[in-house]
Amino acid sequence: MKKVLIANRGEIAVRVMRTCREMGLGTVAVYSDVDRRALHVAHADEAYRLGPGAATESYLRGDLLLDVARRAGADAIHPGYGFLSENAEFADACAAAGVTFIGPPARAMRALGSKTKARQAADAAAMPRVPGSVTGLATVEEALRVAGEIGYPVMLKAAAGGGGKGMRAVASAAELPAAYAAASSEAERSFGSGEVYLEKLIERPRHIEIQVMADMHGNCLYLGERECSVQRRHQKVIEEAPSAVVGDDLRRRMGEAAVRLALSAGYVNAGTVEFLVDEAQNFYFLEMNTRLQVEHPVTEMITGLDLVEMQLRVAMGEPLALRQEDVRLRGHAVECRIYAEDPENNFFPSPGLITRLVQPGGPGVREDCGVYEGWTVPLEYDPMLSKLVTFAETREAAIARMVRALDEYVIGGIRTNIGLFRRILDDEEFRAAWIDTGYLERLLARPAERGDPEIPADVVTLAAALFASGAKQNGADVPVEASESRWAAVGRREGLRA
Ligand code: MV4
Repeated sequence: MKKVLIANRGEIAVRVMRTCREMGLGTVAVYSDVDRRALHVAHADEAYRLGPGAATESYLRGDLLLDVARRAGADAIHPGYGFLSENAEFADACAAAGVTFIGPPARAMRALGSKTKARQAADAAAMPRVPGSVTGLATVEEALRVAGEIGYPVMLKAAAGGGGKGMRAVASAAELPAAYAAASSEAERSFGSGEVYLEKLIERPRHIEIQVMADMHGNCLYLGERECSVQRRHQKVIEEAPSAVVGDDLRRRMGEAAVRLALSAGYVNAGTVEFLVDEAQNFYFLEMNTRLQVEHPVTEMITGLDLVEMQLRVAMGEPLALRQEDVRLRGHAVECRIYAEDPENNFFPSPGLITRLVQPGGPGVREDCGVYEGWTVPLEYDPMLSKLVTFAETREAAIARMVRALDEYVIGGIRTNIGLFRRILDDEEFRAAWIDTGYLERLLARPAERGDPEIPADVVTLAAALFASGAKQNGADVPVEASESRWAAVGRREGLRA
């Protein structure tokens, strides 16, 4: 393998290119018209235009990607995450074109990518699964029978769904017929298949996932777990490794189950097995992600491994350099996904020109960033700007370090969710690790306390002074320096000192 085409954009493309360069591999970037000046293009040895801004005309066009691979003489393609990273047809097309796909074989993707097939594979691998139906429920009578067997409450799920879409909790038999009809029609509309199945509802679950890495010689490792319960609308917001509630025994049992599943499906390369963990520390297989995930850095920080390097070496046919007993977990890592979205406006994307960018650094801080000062965040793609990761010997220290790093972070010209992290990291439930998948929803439902760290005290004072002075309420006409808030800007105009 001499040259890798990175079929992605943003922070993950930059991140993959960094490891490629360290390994002496050539890097080929691809870009859409809106990404012509993107950071990942600057990082590559060579760059090729795919097409217009829309992902369906560029990053999702497997034919254009393979055409670039041919023209550039790339012998491998790294898909990153999202886009075509879990597209079995694209993996097949790469193989047919003689280009190495840095990921699992299409057959393994197909076996584990569909939820019902994955659940059947889980049964074959003796993976603990949530009690319920393995295949779709053909009629509401069958749904009532299965629900009666496992007991209420139950969770109705779309077989072709994912990410929580088309899920419905049902508390009693009386509600099931209506819920079944609604779930099935929503699934039909959203995923083209109305097939639904049902499971025992797990109350207040944690979302804990195991990183696996398998080579082409039948070796498969688990590399610890990641705690991903801090989510909003099934979008992960903060991830950490290790999980505060997973001890050595649970980690080993979940890891060995994940490895059994991967090996049973002929899996190769990086993968993640997702589990629900209940308050009694029972774990239940949810689904498998057949790609490198956004949150892989927290695993890299506590294992000291470079997962992209391992992916590339596995794809070159090398056997894994480690045995399971060589895997050592040390310290604690936390990741915050920095998004261009406006928490004051329902977290809607907030694209636009980044007029100021001051990035955190220092001991134990890693920032995988996909943007730069002067870059215009496009609205065509996911608005994630970067991932801020901190590492320290303990969870408390890693959290303190994250608070310090977020304090250093200045992104001007667009709205970001940085303030949201301050709220979470200061919250006593989060600091006590009392988190389950409903945690963030509960936090956001609470009014921001008076001393809310999101509004620094000096700004509150200034606001009160402005109000008292009868100054214009919103100061909308005042130009705001990137490094200050609107209140400070209005205060500056009024000649007030904070
Ligand atoms: C569940 C569940 C409770 N009981 N299944 C949400 C997305 C999909 N990955 C599975 N999900 C859930 N499945 C049973 N039987 C609760 C959730 C769930 C959830 C899971 C992981 C992360 C965030 C979540 C948020 C709400 C619900």
